[in-house]
Amino acid sequence: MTDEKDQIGFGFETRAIHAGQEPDPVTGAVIPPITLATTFAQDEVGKHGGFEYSRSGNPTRRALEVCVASLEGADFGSAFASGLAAEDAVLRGLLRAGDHLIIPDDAYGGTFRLVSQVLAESGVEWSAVDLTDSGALLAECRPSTKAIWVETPTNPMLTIIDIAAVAEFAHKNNARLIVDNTFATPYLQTPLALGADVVVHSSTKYIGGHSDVVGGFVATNDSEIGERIAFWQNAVGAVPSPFDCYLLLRGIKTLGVRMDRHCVNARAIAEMLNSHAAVDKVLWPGLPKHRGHDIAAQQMRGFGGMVSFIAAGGQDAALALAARTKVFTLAESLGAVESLIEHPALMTHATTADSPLAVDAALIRLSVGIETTSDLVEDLRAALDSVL
Ligand code: P1T
Repeated sequence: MTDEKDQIGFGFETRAIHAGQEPDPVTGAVIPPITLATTFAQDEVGKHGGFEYSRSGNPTRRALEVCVASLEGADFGSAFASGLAAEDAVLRGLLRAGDHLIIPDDAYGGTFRLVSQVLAESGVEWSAVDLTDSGALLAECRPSTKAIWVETPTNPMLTIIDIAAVAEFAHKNNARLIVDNTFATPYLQTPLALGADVVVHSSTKYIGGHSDVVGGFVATNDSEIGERIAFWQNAVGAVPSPFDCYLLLRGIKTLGVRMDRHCVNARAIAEMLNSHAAVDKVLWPGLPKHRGHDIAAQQMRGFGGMVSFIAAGGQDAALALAARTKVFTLAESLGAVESLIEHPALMTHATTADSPLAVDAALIRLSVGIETTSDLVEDLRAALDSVL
């Protein structure tokens, strides 16, 4: 579905600004109009300009789909109303009763809820595996295993999974590899180029980048999967509004510069945390001592803006400092220009309690924004000092 010129020959930032977004042929408007029409006039029955009804296809959404697909190096892209709607399309669209799915033992809590409470109801079996452990992966793989779900870096532990290695394993075992690329974004990591079959996004996060739109995306180079996802998008109908598509297109234009700045600020925060007595362990793949540092350095073009850490004083210290920052806002979600702090065990990952995906109660997750670096470092340092 992407035009050839949207894929080939241009760099990331050029595609982020232009792919799918030619000046309007009638007015010359350089930004695609927000096309609110739900229906499109036909000259004769079946003879139209490419759009019939907005659930099936909308020009603003099409511009977004071409743009994000181009950034992921994908031939097919479908936009959804949320990241979970995109995940639902991939999982329920591709898996049948009796199929087996391998998920990571560290992933977004909502993904776990979708798999364990929705997908399981339609008869799909699943197991949670430490995907950094190839022996564990081999032990869990069955003849019925049809897909492996990867997040890397993971939410919230920032674990790094070797995409190329898991892709090779999946394909040897006739399974598909799906990668949730929300934390890295296509600016820092392109899973399809590393062998993944499908890429999924919560575009609510870095792609939108401004905490003002909920969205999801699926990208693939496999025409069979691409058609199935487009069918699911139309048949189930969890589509984003034209205004949401516009907000996402607007956000994407600065994705590259935002990510560069997120990475710089995250490094400063990780280094401060690393030497603070109120911190037991820092989880950021850019630190050379991080378990996945070498793989991250190979498969990513930067280490990202998410930093997690274990508070030395346990849950009480974690909750106290989460309430005491002034520049970091205590809130769920991530990936926007403003810095956020949260307590995964009681917030974003509460749904994983008592499951293989349960998280440490002393864990704090930071979405490091693009504010002035020293303001962020000093804000967090003051909160940490206060719990010593
Ligand atoms: O919220 P939604 O747009 O539906 O996206 C779900 C989702 C999917 N994948 C990952 C890796 C995610 O982090 C999320 C949403 N996560 C949060 C809201 C959060 O605070 O972690």
